[in-house]
Amino acid sequence: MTDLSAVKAALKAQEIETPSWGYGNSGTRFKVFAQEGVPRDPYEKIEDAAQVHAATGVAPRVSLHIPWDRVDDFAALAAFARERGLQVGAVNSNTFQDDDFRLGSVAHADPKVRRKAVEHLLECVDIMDATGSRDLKLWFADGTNYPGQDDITGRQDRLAEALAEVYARLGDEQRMILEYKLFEPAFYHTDVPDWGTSYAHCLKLGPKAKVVVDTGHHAPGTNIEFIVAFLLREDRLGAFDFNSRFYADDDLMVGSADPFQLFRILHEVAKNDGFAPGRQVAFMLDQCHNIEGKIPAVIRSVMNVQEATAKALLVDLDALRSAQSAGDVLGANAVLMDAYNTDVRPLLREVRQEQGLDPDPLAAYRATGWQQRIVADRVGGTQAGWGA
Ligand SMILES: [Mn+2]
Repeated sequence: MTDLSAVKAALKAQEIETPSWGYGNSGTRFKVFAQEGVPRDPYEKIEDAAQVHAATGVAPRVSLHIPWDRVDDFAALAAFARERGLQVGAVNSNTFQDDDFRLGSVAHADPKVRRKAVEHLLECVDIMDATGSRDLKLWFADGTNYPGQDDITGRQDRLAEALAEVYARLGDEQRMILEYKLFEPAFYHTDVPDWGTSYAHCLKLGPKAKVVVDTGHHAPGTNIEFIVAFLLREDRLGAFDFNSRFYADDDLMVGSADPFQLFRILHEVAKNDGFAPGRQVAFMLDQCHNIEGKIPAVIRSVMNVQEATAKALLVDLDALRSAQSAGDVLGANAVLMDAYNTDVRPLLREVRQEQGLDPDPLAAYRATGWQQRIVADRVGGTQAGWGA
């Protein structure tokens, strides 16, 4: 039998990091839709993130994205976050929105462009120093569109060289977490297309380099939970970027397209002790709420992660292991499915009440009147969104 008090304790201790860009305007490559009350600067994004934490109790960190969240005084921004019960999470670099990066950034053939990219990454580490952030999160849009366009091996060499320089700049408590993506914006090859490439670079760099698994960055049908289990076994799982997809990198709310997959992933996390704080796995959202309201969408995503986590924690591991060692195929599968098919919403309501929270985070948020307030107050200025 599963120890319910341990499950509750784990749910209360869970921490889900929300992205600053999840509060700004977003869309697809066809249209970025504007919404009323959207933040106009990083401070207002942090205020919105604080609302999510207040409603859910499990979202105490917000990731920044540079240059979208550039401010004059990052220490002041971190203090502003702390006053609202938040810490600055990962600092996300951006080497994909400058004309110089048309043919890549750290893997570009031109050393001047590579220098510019590396300087940006080093600046991100300075921002980590100023804000107390632990993680430098790297995703590179680098790649090629056509066979023969550039030398694949040469690009790996340049990438490795850039990563090594930035790695050497990290402080003792800081980490580099390297995200991979199968395709897009490059359509022939990308320079970090899969977990194996990221893992190989991380291994060479050292123990402070770990892999980021963005759930939307795989070929259809990829067994993501296998990747998670493997990386946890090797102690190289740095973080998740949670989101959902039906087709490619759809960036929908996590748990919306395939809640069973999210459960299977979190089952591997639970089974391999990935929720233990010492494992330092960051559970981050990376999604783009392109038609729905920002703050309620982030709250919903946090709740979806909580529900899948609760189900994963309810898996009776003793029963599972005995069925597995007895070769009881149906029995083992039934143990997993029993947990998945449990309605954990009453348990989560109870957990929230024990934490002094409203059992319904979305109702709690609506009751604050925050939405009406920001729609009324945030008039004028430029709404934050991609590139803003
Ligand atoms: Mn991502």
